[in-house]
Amino acid sequence: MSAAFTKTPGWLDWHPAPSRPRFVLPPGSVDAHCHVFGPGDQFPYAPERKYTPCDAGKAQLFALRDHLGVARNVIVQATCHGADNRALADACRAALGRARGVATVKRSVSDEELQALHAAGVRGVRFNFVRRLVDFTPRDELLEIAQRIGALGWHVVVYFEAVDLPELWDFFSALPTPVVVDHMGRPDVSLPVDGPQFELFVRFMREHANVWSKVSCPERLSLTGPPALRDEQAAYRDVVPFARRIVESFPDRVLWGSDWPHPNLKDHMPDDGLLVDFIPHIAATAELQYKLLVANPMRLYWPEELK
Ligand code: 0GY
Repeated sequence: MSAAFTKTPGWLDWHPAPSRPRFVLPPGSVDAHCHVFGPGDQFPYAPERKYTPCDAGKAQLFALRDHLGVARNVIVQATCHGADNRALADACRAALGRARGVATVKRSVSDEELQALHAAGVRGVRFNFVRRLVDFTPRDELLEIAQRIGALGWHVVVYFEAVDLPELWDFFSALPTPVVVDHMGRPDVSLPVDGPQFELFVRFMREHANVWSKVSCPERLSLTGPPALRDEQAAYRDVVPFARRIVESFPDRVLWGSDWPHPNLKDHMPDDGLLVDFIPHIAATAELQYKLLVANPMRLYWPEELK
């Protein structure tokens, strides 16, 4: 923790010694949702932030990548850095082609700044609608940003709670780029997987061929939680039917991410090795695993390597 910043009370630090996964990731696997935090003395946290994290810099991220057997990362701008993308861009550059970024920008961003972010490895922007994380951004401003970044071949990542999908539906439908939804739109997994709330999300994906979903964050969505002892059969079981349904219904539009360093967790900190072991429960065949972990993220973030 940087001396200049005090971590939000109750906030748990990332796991100090994650286990080695039992599931061997296919070669070239991408962790398509993770963050870097600071370090705050080098990359200060934003004044408008809703939480102050513990530092979690690029060196720790790359060490985790290698420990888990991940080949590449997609680093997503966390709200604690606001629209200051310096930590993100620095980490992407330092990864020497093995990381892409998803930034947060304001309407005032210049074309030169967008070009510099592109050169660093940024390929998307994130629009956040989770009320505890951000203040309201007018939709016309977001649409304008989406139109500008679409011209660069970027996409939009959206983060929202399931109860807000009806109200956001028309805005999301108007986005001119691919749209990637964080954490399956945060369903309430105590509700039935074929109940109205999750059906709406499935319908949203079915009716919009440009919409992708990250089947990430079981630790955030789960009510049953992790087992007391490390047991990949029992971990986050209540999330499995939801993620599995999305993977099997839309195998070419799903991504997986660790969400390291797991912002805002106060009840338990996941073992990242266990999160990797969760993957075969939601993508049961080698073909589904390859699409989820390699083919899909490569298409979205490194398309030039597929030519
Ligand atoms: C996540 C989830 C959360 C936080 C952020 O940018 C962020 O602060 O994304 C959350 O608190 O649910 O995807 O990391």
